[in-house]
Amino acid sequence: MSYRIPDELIAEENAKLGAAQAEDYAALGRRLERAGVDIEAVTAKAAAFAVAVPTWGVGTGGTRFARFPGVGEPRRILDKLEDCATIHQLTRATPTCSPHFPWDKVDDYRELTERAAALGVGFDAVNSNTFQDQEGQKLSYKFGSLSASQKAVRDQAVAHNVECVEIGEKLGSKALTVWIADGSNFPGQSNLNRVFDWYLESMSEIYARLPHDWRVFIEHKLYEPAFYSTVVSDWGTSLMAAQALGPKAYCLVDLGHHAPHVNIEQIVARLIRAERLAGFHFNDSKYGDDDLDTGSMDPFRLFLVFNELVDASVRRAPGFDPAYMLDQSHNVTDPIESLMASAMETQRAYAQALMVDRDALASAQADNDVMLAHRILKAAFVADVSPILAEARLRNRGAIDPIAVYRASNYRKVKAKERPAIASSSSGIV
Ligand code: LRH
Ligand code: MN
Repeated sequence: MSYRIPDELIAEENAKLGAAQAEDYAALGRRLERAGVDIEAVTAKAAAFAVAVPTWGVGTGGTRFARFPGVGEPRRILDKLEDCATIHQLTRATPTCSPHFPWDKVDDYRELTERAAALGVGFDAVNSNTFQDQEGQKLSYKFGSLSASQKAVRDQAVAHNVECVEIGEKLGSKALTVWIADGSNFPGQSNLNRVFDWYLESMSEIYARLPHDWRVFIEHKLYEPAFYSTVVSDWGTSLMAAQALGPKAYCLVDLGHHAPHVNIEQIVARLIRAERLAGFHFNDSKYGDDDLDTGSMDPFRLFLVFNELVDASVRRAPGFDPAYMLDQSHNVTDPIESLMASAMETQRAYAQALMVDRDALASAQADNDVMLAHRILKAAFVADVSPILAEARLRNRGAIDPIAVYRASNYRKVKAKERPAIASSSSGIV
């Protein structure tokens, strides 16, 4: 039986922090009451918040230059599920994980589903992969996949996506995320119109194979690995495709997939208005698609995104049902610690956005009282909601301080013994 962190250890560690937590929570409750905010209402919502963990994120990530694997690395999906379950056991904010195929392929998906259920985690959107050539693959994706000039290559890519849907059905998923690396490195290399036509043709074949209650998430990205043109490069292209395909097609926003300084919260507002917001791949970045820990570089931007999301839920925006997922690469930290911290930072931005006084904001905006409007929004961002997040975890039988409990458990050291190191790629994201 492989090691799981004993619930007794969580209780023990929580007992050490319990009195301080109760005091901080009560003090914050009094402060929020003065501002007309019911702390219990915010805590209840924070306790129901959920964000999915990427299975490809629990192993050490890398870049094209190198990958420096740590000890106790998860070898296959069963190990990854254990680590995903540990993240949820301590944070109580990550009840599902998002698998990636063929990286997570197994022979027996019933066993996988049963193991996941036993570990207390479920499956969110499945991710296809036509941005790499697999062992024994007949045709290469070097010059594209769903938008490739060769019909046989497009057919191969369509077949892979259909297979991902079939696997997802066995796992209980309800969505397929399609990100393609298709693009060009030289002007003239590809016809910018025809490649989009071929992409739409391929996506419509995948769309036709979606079960009635499924959605397909189109993930745009400005560049990389293509460095001149990318077929699905921005939200406009993604929205054009979603509207061309049909009501089950939505636009997924990966926070790292935009040009520097782009106003992502406004893109979110537009996609909500178009009733086509699929959801998110949360991460953070300073330059490009850095896939850094969510909230580690620009927590204010993350707050502004959640401000649009809470505003949409408060006004009951039609068709608003976003899926929240993390998508990060952990090159220098323990992936479990980074994913726990990121899940908590995403939950923090949500709790802060819940505290925005939206009536006061609306009237300040109506009066063009710029400074007051900005101060009202900023007041929610600077509020320290840590006691609310800790209380939500405590009430969900999680850890007041997940990283402290994780370290006290020696989980990684124990896994280093259970999981003999395997030869792995010396570079690349996984
Ligand atoms: C592309 C991306 C996509 C995943 C991959 C691992 O940059 O964000 O969502 O398939 O990372
Ligand atoms: Mn992504």
